[in-house]
Amino acid sequence: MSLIASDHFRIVVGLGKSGMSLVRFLASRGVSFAVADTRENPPELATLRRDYPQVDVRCGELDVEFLCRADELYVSPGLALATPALQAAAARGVKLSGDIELFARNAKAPIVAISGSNAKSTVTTLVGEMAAAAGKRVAVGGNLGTPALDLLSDEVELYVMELSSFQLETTDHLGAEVATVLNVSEDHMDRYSGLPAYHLAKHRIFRGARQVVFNRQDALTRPLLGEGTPCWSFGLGVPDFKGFGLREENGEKYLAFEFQNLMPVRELKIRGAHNQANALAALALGHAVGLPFDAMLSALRTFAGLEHRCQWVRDLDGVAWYNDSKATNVGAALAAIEGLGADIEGKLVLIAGGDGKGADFKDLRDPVAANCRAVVLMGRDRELIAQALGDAVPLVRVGSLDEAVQQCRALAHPGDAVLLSPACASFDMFKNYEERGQLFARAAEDLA
Ligand code: N21
Repeated sequence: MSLIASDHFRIVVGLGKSGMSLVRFLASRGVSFAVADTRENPPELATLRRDYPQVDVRCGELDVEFLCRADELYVSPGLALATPALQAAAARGVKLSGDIELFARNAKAPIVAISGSNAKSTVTTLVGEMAAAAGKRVAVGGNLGTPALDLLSDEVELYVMELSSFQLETTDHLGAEVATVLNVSEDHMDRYSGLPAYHLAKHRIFRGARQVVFNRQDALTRPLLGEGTPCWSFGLGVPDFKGFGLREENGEKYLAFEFQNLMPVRELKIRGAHNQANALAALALGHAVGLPFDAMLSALRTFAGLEHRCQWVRDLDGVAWYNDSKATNVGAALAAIEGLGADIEGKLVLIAGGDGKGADFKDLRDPVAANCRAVVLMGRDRELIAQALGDAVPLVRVGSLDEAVQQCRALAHPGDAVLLSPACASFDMFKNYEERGQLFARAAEDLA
């Protein structure tokens, strides 16, 4: 007999990739649960019905009475916690949680936790490669790749987790061995009231952390901590005690730790100052969990960068084409424009635009003026970008990515580079940034 109907009953809210991982986890532990999604036809519905036909699924508008049958809701990162039905349930005592909270409660190996507005996938992948090079049984995932709960295993010796601000909002206590916020710049202003709310969500990553890593060049990455939590830092300046940075010796730049040179910067395959910062962040995180420098450096020498992250696509008539579709905010596009702009003989022809998520594009103006020959604008918020850029450079409006590629071919001179770095999400025109990047690469490759 069940005295309290809501006792030990959970609801997975949002049936995407992480929702499906929650279903597998709860089912395998014999927890009783149901599923809800605000969409009529969520992406994983067919999989759920096939593999778990007995599970109660409610699609469409959330029903507060239904939600209140649960003692805990696991809310998808795709659904705002401010959603009225979720807030109504919370007001009636239902706990709002998420897959990362459940992961943290069940993980038995140390966690390296990585957030930030940009570069988190690159740094997460790097730390994973470093740990593998050191011979560790390492599991890498979270916001990138495999959902957190699917990584759980007694065999794992180290978890390396990329975490988004949305995932952190539903995480009370992560308890990472080492945690970092790599950088903070404006993003997701359609989901947050402003930069302070976004910053607050990101800093939840430090809850229960035994060590932290911060960016010396970005004060917003510094946690508020009492005495006693070991702090490591990274940044492009000369490092001091417990710091990773750059040092110069006989005209050669080195990645360095405290007063010791580790490796010449030129041995990195990934280019640009921001990638040197990424390498230093990965070294700091790896060092914090005891990875040896020789293994970490060999991983750094091998790593050639991620797909859709300033990825070279082809050369045509002296023009190099780059896919940076992963640049879904202004900060990411700035890193690519300034990084690649400094690396080429000619100028950039930039493709930008999409779903701006309420961003202010004014920070693009000066770097675009300094580095770009022209900007090709597409997508829902192209006029907002046009307004922010003013008359800094010629602007060309297009209605499709194919048209953008054709225009870029006509605009670029030998020595130039064409760069897709939209500074926007892709959801107005594409399934996601991966699809946008693939279609761009295909269109560029198809140019005769
Ligand atoms: O790919 C792009 O172009 C943009 C990526 C961004 O702007 O940074 N990513 O907003 C991505 C994936 C983001 C946030 C969450 C997820 C997880 C889900 C997405 C939507 C899961 C569920 C939903 C929607 S759930 C529900 N009702 C872009 C819904 C749900 O509508 S991101 O940070 O019940 O995947």
